[in-house]
Amino acid sequence: MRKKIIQEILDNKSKFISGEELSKKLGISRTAVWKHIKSLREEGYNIESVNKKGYRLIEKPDDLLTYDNIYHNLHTKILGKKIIHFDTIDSTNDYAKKIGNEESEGAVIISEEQTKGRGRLGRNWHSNSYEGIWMSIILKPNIVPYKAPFITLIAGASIVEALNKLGVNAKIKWPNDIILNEKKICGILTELSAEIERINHIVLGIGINVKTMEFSQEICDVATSLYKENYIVSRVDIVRNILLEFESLYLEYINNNSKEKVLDICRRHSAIIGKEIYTIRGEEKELVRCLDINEEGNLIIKRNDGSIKEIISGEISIRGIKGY
Ligand code: BTX
Repeated sequence: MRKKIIQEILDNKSKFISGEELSKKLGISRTAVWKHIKSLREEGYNIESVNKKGYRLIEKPDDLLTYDNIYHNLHTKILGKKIIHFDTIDSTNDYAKKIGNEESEGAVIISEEQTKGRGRLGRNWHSNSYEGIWMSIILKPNIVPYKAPFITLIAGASIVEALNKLGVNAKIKWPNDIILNEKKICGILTELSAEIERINHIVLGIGINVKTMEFSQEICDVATSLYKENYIVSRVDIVRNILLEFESLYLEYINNNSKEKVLDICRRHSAIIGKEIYTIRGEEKELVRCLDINEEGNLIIKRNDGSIKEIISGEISIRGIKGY
């Protein structure tokens, strides 16, 4: 309903539209119109109201994650040509999975809030209203399914690259977390729908904490946000930069099987290479040294007995000694 009201007000350009006209057009009471206007103002829409004239829009908030805000002057070939924007949804990944087969590649599902945001292995992802970027990208790469996990690394590389270009010194905790000042600001959840030799679609879910100042007790020791770390960056700029960076790295991988740039970014901005980390498998926890990421995108570690081991993403959990 709020979208319809915005549309009516936008259609009216700089002219006033009365509460009565809005209530007739939209089939709701004048009190309901007033309540919607009130919450639109809370979202940042500057709506003027004048007695006996009605309402008119003075200024749109430019930080809402809508198609209009994001796509304007975005020079991508496939990503973000379609952006489906919600005020609230259970999970953008769940929605993307439902429509994944019908939608074309590059469609982006984005919501201002998630009520059932998901992390990996059934974990929760806190996704407060207007405080972050909760989005999923539908991909349909013509590659064999075993090559899909590398797409998580492409996403990580494009997120740190985008953030660093915006002045944020973010780092990658291989394979799917982005870290800022030793706490987590972003998680990536890649989900695959495939047959043995063919990918139907991939849903790439990205959650970034932007404006959150208070985290629940459960995660306050491990989570942070850009605002909390004093980086005041527009959500729209972050999304646009990620789509741009991701598309170029993704197309190089899909079309030319080229991984160099991604690996270079993952190494340069790694939060763990050269450091001690814990590897965790069930109850087993082992302190190892993280040496490198190899050409396949797998992690190379050195154990206490001096032996060198390669870890494939998803095979084992890793944790930095500082807790993230
Ligand atoms: P993960 O399993 O690596 O991380 C989940 C863990 O991170 C949780 O168990 C909790 O400890 C911690 N956590 C939960 N919420 C937050 C938060 N907001 N900030 C920092 N730490 C947190 C990471 O999974 C993958 C997350 C993907 C989220 C996106 S949002 C858009 C899309 N839709 C959806 O449902 N999920 C993805």
